[in-house]
Amino acid sequence: MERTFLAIKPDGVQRGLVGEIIRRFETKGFTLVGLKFLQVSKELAEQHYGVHRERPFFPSLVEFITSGPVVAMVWEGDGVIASARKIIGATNPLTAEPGTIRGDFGINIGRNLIHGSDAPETAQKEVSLWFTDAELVNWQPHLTPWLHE
Ligand code: DAT
Ligand code: MG
Repeated sequence: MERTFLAIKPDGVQRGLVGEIIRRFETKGFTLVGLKFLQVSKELAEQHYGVHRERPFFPSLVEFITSGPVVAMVWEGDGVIASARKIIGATNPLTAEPGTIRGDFGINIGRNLIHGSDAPETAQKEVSLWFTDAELVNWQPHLTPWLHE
């Protein structure tokens, strides 16, 4: 079963959007398999955003993601990686479609509320960067027959 890594960034936490954001993935029908609330270290931030190391916004990105607590999550379900990206919306909240998390709650690219893995390879890398195997729960929601034919 496909898994993706999602993180509610410090702005999402500070703005009291944790419940609202989790609700969108829950009601869509995806399964939560990992969840923790943490203060991100500089080391973890730099590893997580490693692909952006050479970009001009890299230092501010690391500073922002380490500026307050974050909700780190792993969600499971068929097609969850691409679907979560759609639920999240475009990188810039100003151009993200209404109905998406970024489109509904944000106005600035540096305050775009939530991270979501962008492909199967990055999802796998990010899940194992943020979570140990023991922190992930394998379970079958009772809802399954009502979500799948
Ligand atoms: P996404 O988070 O949609 O996967 P990304 O991986 O391209 O976007 O970039 C990671 C984060 O970096 C993004 O959520 C916000 C920040 N960012 C991206 N492009 C930026 C830019 N041009 N100026 C400032 N911050 C930017
Ligand atoms: Mg990205």
